[in-house]
Amino acid sequence: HDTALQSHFDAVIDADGKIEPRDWMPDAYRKTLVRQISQHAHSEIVGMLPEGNWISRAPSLKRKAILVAKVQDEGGHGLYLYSAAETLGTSRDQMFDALHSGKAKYSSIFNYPTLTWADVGVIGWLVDGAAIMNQIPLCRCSYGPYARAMIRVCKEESFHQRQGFESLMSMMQGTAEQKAMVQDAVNRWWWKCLAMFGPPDADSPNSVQGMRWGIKRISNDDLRQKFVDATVPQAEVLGVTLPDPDLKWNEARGHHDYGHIDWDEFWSVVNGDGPCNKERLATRVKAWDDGAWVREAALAHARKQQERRMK
Ligand code: FAQ
Repeated sequence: HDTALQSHFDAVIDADGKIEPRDWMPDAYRKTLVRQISQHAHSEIVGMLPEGNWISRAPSLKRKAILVAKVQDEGGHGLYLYSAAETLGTSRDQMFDALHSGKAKYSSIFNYPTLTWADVGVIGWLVDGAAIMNQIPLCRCSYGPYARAMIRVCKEESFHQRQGFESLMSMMQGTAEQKAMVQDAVNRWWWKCLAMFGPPDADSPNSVQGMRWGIKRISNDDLRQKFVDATVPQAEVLGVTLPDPDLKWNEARGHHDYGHIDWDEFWSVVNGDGPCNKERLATRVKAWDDGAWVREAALAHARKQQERRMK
């Protein structure tokens, strides 16, 4: 029986079809998806913190309204992604527990501090830019609920990327201090954004199976290269320098060459030792604890409603 189910699953994958929650799937496929989707959800939720930090200090009403909308979008992305993971049989409580106990991963990028207002623009331009590059192929992921969630997420990320670029563009037309602030933020974020795509293909244990299952469509290194190639001309338009002396066009490859990424730093951040890991986790745990009364009240209300209906 299981072999028939397995061959049906393989046939759907080979035909580039979609697997839906009601369909049989191998345990390892389910586990990989729960791992990736829940990590992705946690990244959106923790990703609200670095920029959220600047809502009360935005330089104008317009910038504040944009930033509030963006941070709320990230919260929404987290919620659809938790729902997508729930269709695989993992409860939201289990996922929150994994995040709050430090067992679950979330993107390394959110463990760095946002030191100036220019960081908010650079996060939009580069962090959301990298996120879109990674998420566009996920719209074609073999698992239906994840692929469908990604369509709306990508549209919203595209607004996030543009608002970041536009904010930096206006700072680059400002004073010498504003221009220096943008350049400093680009210098601090550039290499961290390249690491967001994950380890080099040769050191990426989940890639081969992820590609075989149609979860991953483009490899970590290929996405990183696409991101570099897309960003270089944008940096020229902005008038900033990307902090890599080895960054140059390679005519033979038809791509930009770039320098060495510090993978030791990446792994130390992934393993909990980045500049803000403890602070980010503590903030999430506090928000969860402080919200306990809301959850309890909602449950009590639901119970009362149910009792009334039973009478
Ligand atoms: N940070 O074998 P691989 C956003 C882990 S965008 C931390 O290559 P895989 C939007 C990886 O989990 C950011 N850990 O793994 C936003 C694995 O460990 P595990 C979120 C990382 O899964 C913008 C190990 O290293 N986007 O939030 C990272 O095939 C602005 C080996 O790696 C997504 O999550 C990293 N950067 O490929 C919000 C997209 N990279 O799980 C607010 C969905 C790798 O075995 C503001 N995820 N690791 O213990 C993916 O596409 C994939 O999971 C990859 C990793 C590409 C991230």
